[in-house]
Formats: sequence, C-alpha cells, structure tokens
Amino acid sequence: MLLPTIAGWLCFGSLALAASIPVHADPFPTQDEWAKRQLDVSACINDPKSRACFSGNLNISTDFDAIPPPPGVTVTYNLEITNVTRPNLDGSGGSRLFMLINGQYPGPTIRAKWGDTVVVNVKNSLQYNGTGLHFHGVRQLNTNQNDGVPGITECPIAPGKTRQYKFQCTQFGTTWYHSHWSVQYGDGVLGPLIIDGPASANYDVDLGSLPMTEYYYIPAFTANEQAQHTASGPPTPDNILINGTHVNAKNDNGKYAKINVVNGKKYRIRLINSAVDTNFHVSFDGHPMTVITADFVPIVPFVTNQLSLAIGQRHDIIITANQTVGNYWMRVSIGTDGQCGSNAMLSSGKQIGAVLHYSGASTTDNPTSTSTVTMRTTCDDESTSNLVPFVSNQVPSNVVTTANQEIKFTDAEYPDQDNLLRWLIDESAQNVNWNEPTLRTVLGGSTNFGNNSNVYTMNGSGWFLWYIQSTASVNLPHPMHLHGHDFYILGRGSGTWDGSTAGLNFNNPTRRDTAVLPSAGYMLMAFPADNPGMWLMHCHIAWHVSQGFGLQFMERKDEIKGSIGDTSMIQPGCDDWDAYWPEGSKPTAAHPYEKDDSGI
Ligand SMILES: *[C@@H]1O[C@H](CO)[C@@H](O)[C@H](O)[C@H]1NC(C)=O
Ligand SMILES: *[C@@H]1O[C@H](CO)[C@@H](O)[C@H](O)[C@H]1NC(C)=O
Ligand SMILES: *[C@@H]1O[C@H](CO)[C@@H](O)[C@H](O)[C@H]1NC(C)=O
Ligand SMILES: *[C@@H]1O[C@H](CO)[C@@H](O)[C@H](O)[C@H]1NC(C)=O
Ligand SMILES: *[C@@H]1O[C@H](CO)[C@@H](O)[C@H](O)[C@H]1NC(C)=O
Ligand SMILES: *[C@@H]1O[C@H](CO)[C@@H](O)[C@H](O)[C@H]1NC(C)=O
Ligand SMILES: *[C@@H]1O[C@H](CO)[C@@H](O)[C@H](O)[C@H]1NC(C)=O
Ligand SMILES: [Cu+2]
Repeated sequence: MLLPTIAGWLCFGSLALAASIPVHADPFPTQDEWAKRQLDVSACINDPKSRACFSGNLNISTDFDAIPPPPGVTVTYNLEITNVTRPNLDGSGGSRLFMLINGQYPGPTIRAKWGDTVVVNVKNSLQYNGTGLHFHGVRQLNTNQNDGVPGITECPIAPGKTRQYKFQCTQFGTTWYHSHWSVQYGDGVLGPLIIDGPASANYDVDLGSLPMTEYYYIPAFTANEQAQHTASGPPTPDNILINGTHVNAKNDNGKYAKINVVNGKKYRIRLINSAVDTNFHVSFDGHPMTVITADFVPIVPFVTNQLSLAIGQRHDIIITANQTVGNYWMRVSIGTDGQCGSNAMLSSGKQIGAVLHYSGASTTDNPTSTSTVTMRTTCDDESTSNLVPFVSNQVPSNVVTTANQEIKFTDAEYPDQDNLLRWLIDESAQNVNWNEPTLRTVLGGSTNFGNNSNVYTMNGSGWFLWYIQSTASVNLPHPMHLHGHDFYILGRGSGTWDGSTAGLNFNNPTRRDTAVLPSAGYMLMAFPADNPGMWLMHCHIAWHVSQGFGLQFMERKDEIKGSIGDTSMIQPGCDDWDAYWPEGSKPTAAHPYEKDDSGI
C-alpha cells in the first residue's frame, strides 16, 4: 500500500556491504547511508550515539503505517478530573476555576514505548460537566471506540462515572491528550503523551515535553460564550503558559519555565502547542534547533533558528548546550497577523518565553542574552518544504482524478441571536448529539444520524483526496486536525484550487495530523482508508470547533464492527449519560447548564 521510494533496510539490508561500519555512527547517517548500511541488529540499541535504533529490528527506517510493532507491555494510568479553585498559574494574584487531572496542570505525562499498550482509567469527578479523553494524533488502529470523542465514538463520561481507554502505540514520538468535551481542555484537562522510539538524529538527554498555551483569567466556558458572538468576538488572552508557568504583566510573582542543561550536552525537547486560540513561533538565543519530527512523523533533520507551531502541532527539537555557561532566552512570539490572535502580554514590555538555564549560571537572574532573529508573527505553521518525512512514501497521482472530493467551508452570522457565529461545512455547522454517538449508531446497523452530524463516506480501502475550500466571509487561517490518520499535504494555497495537478507534491509530501488551512484558501489532504471507524476532522481552535467547524469520516462502514474488537463499554457509558442527562432534557438541578455549542 505505502511504497517507500527510499528503499530503506527493507531492500538493502541483505546486501553484504561493509559489515565493519560501526553501529555507533556519529555524525548521524543520511537516509541513503542508512539504507546502505549492514548493521548488527543485536547491537542496535537506542543510546546517545545510535538513536536511529530502537530494539530488535525496529528502527527509524521502519514504516509505522505499514508495519505495526510487536506488542510490548501494558502501562496503566489512573486519572481523576476535578473542578477546583486555584490561584492564577502566572502568579498574578486572584484565583479562577480550573478543571484539572489529578490536581495538576499540565496533567500527568503518560509515557510508554513503541508497541506498548496504554490503558487509561478516567474518573469524572466534575460537578456539572461530562468529559472524555482524546489521545491527539494517536492512530487508534482498529480501536476507534477509544478515540474519546463525545457524540461520535462514545457518550460523555457522566459525573461520578469512570471509563477505560485502551490502545496500542503503533507510532512513537510526542503528543498530548485532552478532553474533547466542548471547550473543557481550555480549563486544564490535558497532559503530555510521550511514546519512546527511535529518532532521526542523535542526542544525549531527553528533557521531555514543553507544552505551550495561552492563558486566560476567565474560565474557557465563559470565554467560549463571548467567542460565539461576533459583536464581542473571542477575548484577548491575558498571558501564556510554558510548561504550566510564566511571569505576568502585573507584577513579578510569576516565574518563567526553566529548561535545565549542562554545558557540552545535546538535548531533545518536545514542543507541543496545546493552546485553544494561539499560533506560536519559538527561538532560542544562540542555540539553533535541529528539528526531527512533524507531529508523530520523524523527518529528515533540518536546522533553523525559529520554528512555527499551530494549535495541536508538535515538533521535537535538539539543541546543543555549547555556549558560554549562562541563562538564555527561549523566545516565543504569537501569531497576530491577519487578526488570528493577540495577547495582553505583548504590551507589557516583558519577554514572553522561558529560560534556558546552564548548570552553574545564576538561578535568580533573568537572561541578558540577545537575538538577531526577527520572530515571525504569522498565523501559519512550518513550511512543508522543511518537513520531509524520514520514511519516504509516495501518494498515487491518480488520487486527484479518481476520488477527490470537495469540502466547502463557509460561515454564517445570526443577527437575531446576538450575532451568533457558526462555521459551516457544506452548509452545515456540526453539532453532535451526546446521547447518540455515531459509532454506536453504525454498530447498530443504522446510518440514521442526527442533523448536523456532517458525515462523509469513505468506502473501500483505496486512497482518498479531500480538499477543503474556504470561501468564508470571516477570513482566518484554521489548524485542521484529523483523527485516526496522518494525512499527506499534496498542496495548499490562497484562492481557489483549479483542480489540476500542477504544483502538487506526490513524492514524499509532508504528512502529519494537523496542518493550517490558509485564510481564504484551500488545502488538499490525501490518505488511504486503512482504519475503519468514525473519525472526526476539525479546526483545532477550540472556539471554532465549538461553533461547528467539524465533520466526521465514516470509513469502511461495513468493516467497523468486525475490525474494532471490544465495544462493550459503549452502551453502559451511554446508560450512565442518559441517566444524568436524558436526551433532549432541559436544564435540571443535576445539569444546570444548556448545551449551546457543537458539543466537541
Ligand atoms: C531496520 O528496520 C527495517 C524495517 O523495519 C528492518 O528491515 C531492518 O532489519 C532494521 N535494521 C536494523 C539494523 O535493525
Ligand atoms: C466546582 O464547580 C462548581 C460550578 O460548576 C462550583 O460551584 C464549585 O464551587 C466548584 N468547586 C470548587 C472546589 O471549585
Ligand atoms: C461545564 O462547567 C462549566 C463550569 O462550571 C460551566 O460554565 C458550563 O456551562 C458547563 N457546561 C455544561 C454543558 O454543563
Ligand atoms: C516540563 O516540566 C516537567 C515537569 O516538571 C519536566 O519533567 C520537564 O523536563 C519540563 N520540560 C522541559 C523541556 O524542561
Ligand atoms: C554549537 O552547536 C551548533 C549546533 O549543533 C553548531 O552549529 C555550532 O557550530 C556550535 N558552536 C560552537 C561554538 O561549538
Ligand atoms: C432535521 O432537519 C429536518 C429538515 O430541516 C427537520 O425537518 C427535522 O425536524 C430535523 N430534526 C431534528 C431532530 O431536529
Ligand atoms: C458506500 O457503500 C454503501 C453500501 O455499503 C452505499 O450504500 C453507499 O452509497 C456508498 N457510498 C459512497 C459514497 O460510495
Ligand atoms: Cu478555525
């Protein structure tokens, strides 16, 4: 199905080339060098000089879409979601409502190895909200029922109830998990997810994840109400949080996140944009970044002094601590061009970012480092020309003539409802029914989905090309995220796609799970129908998916039931939800609030 053009070890491994080439190859070999090497598999361990190896014959040349890893061990996490009132995380004084996992922000890091099975037991201890956890970018191969999307793959977890999620890690790298219930992750229900595996460049130390978000002093549910009405529009964030902390504009009680390094070593840092409405660009003073992933996909390493991340995207980077011992700024700039966002910190005069701290340097002084980098303020993600997948795959060019399907994206404003804004997919704002998840409907043999389910059919096992064409009157770029797949970006641009293959890339195009649809433009997304299920695709601006910017693919409907295994948890979950929130019910003492958005 996915034919590697760079043959990798699959084809060249048996050639008796220089058997004497050591496994501990430094500098890191190029793709071609990897392909030509005959390595001693038993010696191929993942250490600072051989990060391409993992274990056995699993390595960076293994196509994880084509070859699932052998099963590893099972790792189990127990997560409890509670609503709490806490002081503001940037030390600005005052407090606000949060919804936290095990009482912490960000939530606990879930960590497993490539091939392992992750089990997550979730308890909803919120007072008045449903919940559900989605593992962003995880392929969930043949486990659609564990994708964690209320109204699509499950009923929400009712207050006081529990739910177990279980999936195998067929990919490796960095991601995050978050609530997919309305805008709830904006109030704190999220955490990093790391799957250890090989890498496309060497490093000494893995520093773990660095989630970045904007920060509001008001709860996300309050901000969401404002964002839905164009008269007010989305509120301006008050600050940002990097790894859960930042200084604030008002006083100096907050603190910058510290990234701790020792002179002479190479560090891997896993950057995650976990925001609800903000595009970030990052740069380290005096420390160029070697970028090794685009979402879960390992890429041919490239070196840059600034890097862009749209919401939901991840980039793993390597920096070398080879400057004079001291403190250096990690600078973060915010996408503000074309009205894609703002932040109250921008006018504070304080540096937005974090501190790269060398062992031996002052632990109290802020950096005095300077930068020659002009930070971008665009609302886009990293250029696809920089993001070349390490395992090279071809997209069949006839995907353009056989299966391309347009998704028309527009918007509507309702003056009689206080200028309510809705985003429309082929004229329909998505609105899920929490009581009737579409997966359960399909498993029951029906396709009688509710209005505004926005279901698109993918029959058969071939390649599909979907293209989103935006002619919305409110012109904004949108970070589009697909569940259950990485998609191949054949092309994107402003204006209207003319339907021709001119300028499209079929030869190892960037593939990832989130990419930005340009303002008033188009994006062509190709992927094979190799994972039966009901898969959401949506804008990852939390306000926008809440306002209807979502659809779902019904992929190989007739094979879903036979391929996804145990679905016995769905009905009890729905029974619990129906008891808490009967279908069509008006607010009650138990659930005092209305559902007034898409539900996801
Ligand atoms: C690397 O992976 C490829 C594809 O999975 C495999 O054929 C090859 O034997 C592996 N090589 C080593 C040294 O592990
Ligand atoms: C939990 O949330 C409710 C409102 O939804 C609030 O009344 C209650 O005080 C919250 N509990 C805490 C500990 O913040
Ligand atoms: C969820 O809880 C928040 C905070 O208590 C509240 O503002 C919101 O209305 C609730 N949503 C629903 C649908 O109950
Ligand atoms: C972010 O914080 C976590 C928890 O304290 C820590 O383990 C991790 O190393 C930090 N990330 C970076 C890149 O420093
Ligand atoms: C420090 O490391 C970077 C990136 O690895 C490299 O480009 C640069 O030449 C090194 N600088 C010094 C002073 O060694
Ligand atoms: C769905 O839409 C149709 C056509 O607009 C309408 O007649 C019907 O009442 C709607 N059903 C529900 C449950 O809202
Ligand atoms: C998909 O297959 C079903 C039969 O399972 C058929 O009813 C439907 O029309 C097909 N849809 C498309 C878009 O090909
Ligand atoms: Cu959007």
